Amino acid sequence: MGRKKITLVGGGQIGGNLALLAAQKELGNVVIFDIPQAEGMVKGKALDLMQLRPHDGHDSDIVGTSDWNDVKNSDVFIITAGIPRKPGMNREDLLGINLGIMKDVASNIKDKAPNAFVIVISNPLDAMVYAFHKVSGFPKNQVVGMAGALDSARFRAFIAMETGYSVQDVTCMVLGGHGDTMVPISRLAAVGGVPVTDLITDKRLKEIEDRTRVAGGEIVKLFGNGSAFYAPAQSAIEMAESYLRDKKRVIPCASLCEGEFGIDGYFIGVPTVIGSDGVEKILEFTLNDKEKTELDRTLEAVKRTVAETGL
Ligand code: A3D
Repeated sequence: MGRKKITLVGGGQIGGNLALLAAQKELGNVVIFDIPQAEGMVKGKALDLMQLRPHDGHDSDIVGTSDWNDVKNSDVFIITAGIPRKPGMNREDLLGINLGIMKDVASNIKDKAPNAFVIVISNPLDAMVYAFHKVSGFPKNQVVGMAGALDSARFRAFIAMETGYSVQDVTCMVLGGHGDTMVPISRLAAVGGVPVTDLITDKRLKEIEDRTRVAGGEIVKLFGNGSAFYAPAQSAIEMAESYLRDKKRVIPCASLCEGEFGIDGYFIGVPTVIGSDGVEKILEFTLNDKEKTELDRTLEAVKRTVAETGL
């Protein structure tokens, strides 16, 4: 059996870090795909990463390209293609442009690698993963959005920062859409199995939840130009690794719900088992009334962005 092939569609900030992590974890050979205007940039990144290999001692091949023929038979795609919001551009303008890009990417992936597992990162995430699924016609187990993995990692990081205990021992999940209506499930968050509700006051926990909801924006504001890329890349790589190594990790992902949590026909953040069949299962659990209300609210927000796609 040869090496697996991982294609990164979009070789910008997240794409470059995805390439680094995929190679260092030896997930397989890596293709960094971007538009012709960015071909030099992705070829350069690929060459730079090839020259890092002697230090790491791994043998993955990394190439940059703008030719869709080079992505043929990829096992995994991670899509970050899109443009960021520019001054004067409203959300609808951004959605319109990124939707056009996603439609193009989806039809090319369908043509070149119809059996691949696809992880969407491009924003607005809830609409983009929905659009990819609609346009490609891929089965629901082959398509997933990365958001909850990152939002939960942020929540975990903040809990570790607050308590001073190892982030390794912090478990928690953030469900719902990837926006400020996301739902951190504090009731089930724990440090080494000890409920955080016994470790952190209600008031502080509420502040940590609020910070989690706007954590992406906090970084955007600091950068002044561009959005987070290290943690988003690592979050998607964990999902890809669980698929390629059949780890069956349980990760909050934007998965297509068909009745789970009372949601039907939408991709939304829910605890998802990822293994060699892709999205293998959504793990349902009983929500309390407050969580139910919050999930209803985030679903309405997801429905609104999806409606804007007209798909
Ligand atoms: P950036 O560095 O701008 O990279 C995007 C890349 O996409 C650029 O290199 C573009 O040239 C490329 N691109 C544009 N059109 C196409 C196309 N048709 N085919 C292939 N490539 C194309 O952005 P980034 O890497 O910082 O972020 C990428 C996306 O991820 C953005 O939409 C962000 O908003 C989004 N993002 C999502 C999260 C989530 O948690 C969901 C977190 C952070 C960023």
